[in-house]
Amino acid sequence: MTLNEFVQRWNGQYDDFDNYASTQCKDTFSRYNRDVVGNPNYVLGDAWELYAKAPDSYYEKIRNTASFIPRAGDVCVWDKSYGGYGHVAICLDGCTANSLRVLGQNYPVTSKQNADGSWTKGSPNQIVTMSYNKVYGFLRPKENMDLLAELNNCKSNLTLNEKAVKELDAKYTELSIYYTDTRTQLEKVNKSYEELDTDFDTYREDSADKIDELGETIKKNKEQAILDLATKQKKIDDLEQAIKDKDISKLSFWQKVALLFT
Ligand SMILES: [Ca+2]
Repeated sequence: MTLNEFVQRWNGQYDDFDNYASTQCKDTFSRYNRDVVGNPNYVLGDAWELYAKAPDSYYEKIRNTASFIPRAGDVCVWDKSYGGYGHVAICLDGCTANSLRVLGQNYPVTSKQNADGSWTKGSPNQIVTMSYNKVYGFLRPKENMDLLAELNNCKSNLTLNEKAVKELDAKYTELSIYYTDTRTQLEKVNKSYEELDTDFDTYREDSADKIDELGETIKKNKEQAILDLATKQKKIDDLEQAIKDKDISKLSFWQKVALLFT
């Protein structure tokens, strides 16, 4: 998480990072220490002790001087004399030689523990202007912040990739179901086709038989017709012969007609 993301996330919000003694200024540091600076280890101690106890592997330590102006991301640590516990806040852009602009919790209103042990909260995390009064020094996060930002970037890319894989998985499942359905339908169609093919074969065989029968009938009819024709031709021939044999010129009309039907 970058400093800006941290400010966006926590400005105006209460945070009891360590689940101890309600929402203190140190909760802001503890979360910043882990999420922005990238130190996985919780730093023990009251706010004023952080200057000494913050690990050198993560922080460069700079004592406060009259001329020093912190930069955004530096952690400002107040001395023990500041309320007995000190104070801690995260510097933002806008610090000058005379005033600090910080994101911090429990300032200006301080939390209080009630008689029954419960807590009345002070101010939430908020951007405030404070003076250098009783400021002991500053913790400047070392350059692993860039690496941490890169790591966070990789993590979010990984999340995006995981999301894409899940989406692809879902799509694959959907397509698998579609494939199975389609295949079932295709099998049904194939089965219907096979049945039709069988029906068609049967029909074709039946038709072939019928065509054969028809051909046979036609052949017989044709032969019969030829026979009939021959019979008729013979009658005509006979008639012509009979006409030749008789002197037809001497026959009366009705005799000629009668001759035709002999
Ligand atoms: Ca706390």
